[in-house]
Amino acid sequence: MTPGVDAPTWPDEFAERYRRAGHWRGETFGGMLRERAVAHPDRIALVDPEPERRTWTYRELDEAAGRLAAGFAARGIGRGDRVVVQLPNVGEFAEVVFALFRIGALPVFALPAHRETEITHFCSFSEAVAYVIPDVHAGFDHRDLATRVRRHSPALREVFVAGEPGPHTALSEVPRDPAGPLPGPQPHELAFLQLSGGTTGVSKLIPRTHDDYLYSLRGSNEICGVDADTRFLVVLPAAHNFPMSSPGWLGTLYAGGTVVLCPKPDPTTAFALIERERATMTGLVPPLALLWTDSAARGERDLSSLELVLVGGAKYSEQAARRLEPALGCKLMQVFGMAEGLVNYTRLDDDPETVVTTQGLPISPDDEVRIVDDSDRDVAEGEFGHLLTRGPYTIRGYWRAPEHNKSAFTEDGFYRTGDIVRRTPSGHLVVEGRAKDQINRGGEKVAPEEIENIILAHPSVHDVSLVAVPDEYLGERTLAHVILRADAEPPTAAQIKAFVRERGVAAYKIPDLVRFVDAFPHTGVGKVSKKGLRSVAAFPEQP
Ligand code: J2J
Repeated sequence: MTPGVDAPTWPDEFAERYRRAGHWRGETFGGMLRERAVAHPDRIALVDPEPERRTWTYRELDEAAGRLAAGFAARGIGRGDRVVVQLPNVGEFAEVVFALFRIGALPVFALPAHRETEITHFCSFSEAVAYVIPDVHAGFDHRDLATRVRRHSPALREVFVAGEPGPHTALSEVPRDPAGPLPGPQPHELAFLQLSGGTTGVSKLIPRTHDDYLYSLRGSNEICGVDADTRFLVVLPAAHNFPMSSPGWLGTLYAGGTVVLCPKPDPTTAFALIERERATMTGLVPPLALLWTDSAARGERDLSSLELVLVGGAKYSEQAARRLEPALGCKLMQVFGMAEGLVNYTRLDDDPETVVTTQGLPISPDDEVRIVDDSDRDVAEGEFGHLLTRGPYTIRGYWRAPEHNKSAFTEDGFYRTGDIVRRTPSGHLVVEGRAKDQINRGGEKVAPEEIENIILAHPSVHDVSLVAVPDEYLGERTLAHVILRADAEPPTAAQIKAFVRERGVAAYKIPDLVRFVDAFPHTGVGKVSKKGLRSVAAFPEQP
């Protein structure tokens, strides 16, 4: 454990190897933006189209981040401090994140959908000193949420609001006069904490360094052909690892291109923006890719600027993948990645069959991939097994989670992804399934344990198990099997869902279906059999 990092990092011999190979180049995010601003100050870095179109040149973004960094520093935010950032796809997101990068404070990337339970956990677990929010987003008042979160988060000193501040501090009020150059972080230090999809009761925090993340951006840019002419449309929430780095908005800024923020992912909003802003590239989860494919057939908008659409985050069916290129008139690339590190892409010069039937190859020649059986022995080539990986941008441990790290990583530092894959003769990976206890709801990850713990607190519930059931559009939906207490007033399915909602969790985690059962199917060893529950899942929901 390196002091100040609070997580296991790469052993020296690996770090040296990655430096020698030129993967880690000693850059930082703050330095990168400054260099771009010097090299091409007047090029447009960022477009926030709504409610009225705002743009930032590279010089303007660099200056805004620098001034805000000085303002944050004047309010006591320092190197290594954690700051929970929960902003939708708005220009302030980039200003805030680069300001924190410049100080060496660590953004903790919450999603706009997160609510009281998740945010309170992020703030208290990370001992965040500040929390950055919009005022109202998608009809939800984040200022009230922040007031509630503050009560449970003693370390939280500041809430900054992009917009009308209410009882908190407006971002625009943070003093902007530079207080002299800031010391800034070192390239091997942490840049931010990303969230894990999670398999346990609470999300783990993923410590990413400047060196490792910038390498994943550079590698992604090369594979996807991102350059100064790229106009990347950020459709998914900007805080998620996929639209951030694969190649995403950070990759686009690294290459000197233009980032266009899309406020909503629906085809009506997004297609109008593609037409108006001449977007060339974007990244989508499979359900959105389906929706876009169907809507494009109507031909109402000019999508001819689009060159490449990346699809990933969950399994993209071959049938759906075949329809994308003809419908959108651009190239498809599949991406299989994870916030912990490893990202695989199909390649621009792969044959069309490979693009629709595989999830691609790792970014780096130094990504080590093992496919193993339940006893960690390599399976025969072409067989499927558990994917283990280590490499120049894959973490060696979660942040402040020594116990969990013992099972999530092998002794020699491979991350246990929990994914079941096989490798084709060309080396491409195909995702066959999942061994981890996680539900992938169209790319949004749900940890059953987290939701089970909430439902267990219901006074009428004796026991509960949350499983995935197939869904045509999302790939998977959630189904809660509930055993009621014999003596209790039986609730309805709707009441169980309302109970979860009232506890304050992201809406995508509320069970889609609730079924009341007398007992769970058990495996031979007496554990609840999730497979057994799935196989009985075809029965209709009870009222
Ligand atoms: C099947 N499962 C997939 C795919 C991810 C790029 C793209 C996605 C993510 C992401 C990301 C999949 N087919 N194409 O961070 O940079 C499932 C796997 C994986 C988990 C990681 C990126 N692409 N998955 O989805 O951290 O189970 O990252 O382990 O949210 O999503 O989830 P997450």
